[in-house]
This record gives sequence, structure tokens and C-alpha cells, in this order.
Amino acid sequence: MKVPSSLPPVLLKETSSETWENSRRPELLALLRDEVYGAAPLRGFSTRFSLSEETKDAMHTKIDCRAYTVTVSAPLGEYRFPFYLYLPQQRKGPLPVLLLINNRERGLIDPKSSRTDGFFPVAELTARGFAAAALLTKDVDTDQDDGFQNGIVRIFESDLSHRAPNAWGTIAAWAFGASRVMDCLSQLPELDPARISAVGHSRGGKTALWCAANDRRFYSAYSSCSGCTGAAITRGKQGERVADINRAFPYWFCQNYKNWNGREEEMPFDQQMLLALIAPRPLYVGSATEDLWADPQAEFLSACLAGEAYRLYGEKGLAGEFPAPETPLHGGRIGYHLRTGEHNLTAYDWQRYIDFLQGQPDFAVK
Ligand code: GTR
Repeated sequence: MKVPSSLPPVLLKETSSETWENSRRPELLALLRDEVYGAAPLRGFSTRFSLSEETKDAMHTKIDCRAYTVTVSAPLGEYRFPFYLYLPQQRKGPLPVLLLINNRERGLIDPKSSRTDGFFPVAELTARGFAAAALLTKDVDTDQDDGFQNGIVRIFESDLSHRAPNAWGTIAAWAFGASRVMDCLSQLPELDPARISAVGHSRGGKTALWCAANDRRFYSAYSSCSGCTGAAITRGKQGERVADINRAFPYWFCQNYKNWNGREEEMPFDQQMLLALIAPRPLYVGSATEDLWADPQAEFLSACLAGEAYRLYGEKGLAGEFPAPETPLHGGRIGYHLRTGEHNLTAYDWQRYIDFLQGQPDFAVK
């Protein structure tokens, strides 16, 4: 396994699950919130949802799709965005859910699309016993440097030109949106609220991790090729660096994160802490051999280091060498695979994540 140029800051200060839960975990959550992703509202809003459209035999399959509208009400107004839920027509009992945080085009998740793609292979997911849900990141906050005037942030902040240095960025806004979808999914009798997992690719993968770190209702998270400020350890990382991401996407993270441009070695945090915040829930990290911008080895390293927190709960973690392509590793509640190919989310990736989920003892008994 590749060792970074300097070791990331220690994850655990003491080795009991009580101190982790009561002190170290909240401390790390606050550190990543204030230095990296920014603080999303925790209260002062309400969520409701309504069915807006139902499509039978969606995507030419024996699957129905419901489009819902989520309405978030906050002091400065209301904000609406859709999400889609695909349910197999033949089903037994409440289904586990895979919620994709889709950072690409709407056509990949829209039932009217004639296109089916490995990025969201609805028929394969439902065939394995899941309901598939998806939201489009751009519906929650635009993926543009627009001063937060067009997305959900504007219903919470009256003065967008004077934002706090730890004010939430777009990744945190998308994660907040995924939690609002969870508010809705967890109320539907067709679904099992205890088995809803967040899935995302690249910027969507960073979002899935931050979402599951904050929102413990999510059973599991899967980040595909999430790289810089996602799963990958920042120290010694190849490809994209903190200054690169802050330059290209200055609105993704909070203002404080820019203080760490070129100062990775001094950061009091690193990305294994983000993964550790998901413990003891199932966590899956996927990489692709050609995705050197994300740095597969740095993603694997982080997944290994996060195991320290899992072990506090008596769970195993990942151990061993960086695996060969198409050789998934399962260390109890943490899984990892490297896929041959480019930066993408494919049917192969979904299948390996489902193998991992269905291998979890508490998943199997359901
Ligand atoms: C890249 C960005 C990455 C990754 C990717 C994506 O341009 O540098 O961090 O998030 O976009 O989302 O596809």
C-alpha cells in the first residue's frame, strides 16, 4: 500500500466507542464542516412531498416510476425539486433502496428517457431486489459559480454577498437535498427505511459520503471515483490537489477550505476522517484504473485507515495490499474495488456494491 509523504492526523485519540461517539466523532464532524464542506441548516425548515407523475413500464421495463416533488420551506421561502423512484411491479415486502445522487444529465434518471445506461441501470438494480431512486444535483443547487442565487441556499440566507467563512458550499447543499429525499423515502410503506443507501459518482460521490456522515439514517454509502475531497487521502495524493479543486470549483466547499490550498501537510484533518464518520455502517469505495486524477491508491488508503473507527465497534476493516483490478475486497463493513477503465459509474460497479450490501449480516436477515 502506498504510504503518503506525511501521515494523516490521527483518527482516534482514545480507543473506546463511547469516547468516539461522544467526543471525537462530533469533533471531527465539526472540523470537516467548518474547514471543508460548510454548515448546512440543521433546523428551521420543514419538508413535504407530493407525487407529481407516475409512469408505467418505465424505461421499457416492468418497472414503474414515480416522480415526486419535494418542497422545502424555510424562513425566506420555499424551494422545490423532483426526485424519481423506480419500483418493480412484482415485489414482496418493503424494499431496500439505492439512492443515486446524479451529477450528470437528467436523461439518465428520467423515466421518459429511452436511454438506459450503466450509470443508473434500473432494471439490474430492481432485479436484485432493490428500489432505485435518484435526484439530480443541479435541481438542488446549480453546478455553477452563481453566488448561490439560484439554488436552495437562497431560502436560508438573506445576504448572499456576505457569507460566513464556514457557510455551506454546493456539495453540502446537494447532501442536504439527499437528506430531504430521505425524509420522503423513509415515509413510504413500499420501502424499508432502515436500508436506504446513498450512491454517488465523482462530485456525487463526495456528496454521498458527506451526506451519510451527517445523516445517520442512511444505512450505507458508496462513493465511485470520488477522489479529491471525497474518499482519497489528500496528503501525498496524485492528480487533483486542494488548490486545483478550489480553483476549478470555488463554490463546492466553504471559504475556509481555500486556506488549505498548497498546505495539505498542515491540515488538521484528512479524508479518512470523512469515511470514519460513516462507521459502523457499511461503506464502499470504488475506483477506476485510468482515473489518476482521483488517485485510486489514495482512495484505497483512506478506506483502510477508516477501519480504525470501525474496529471500535467490533467490526473488521480492510487490510492488505492495493488489489488488482476486478478483485473486490470486503473487510466486514468496508468494501473496495478497482475497476479497469475510466472515470465513470458502471453496471459492474453497482453489481459489486450490491454483492457487498447483500453480504452484510444485518442486510441478509431482512
Ligand atoms: C472533476 C473534478 C473532480 C470530480 C469530477 C466529476 O473535474 O476535478 O473532483 O469531482 O470533476 O465530478 O466528474
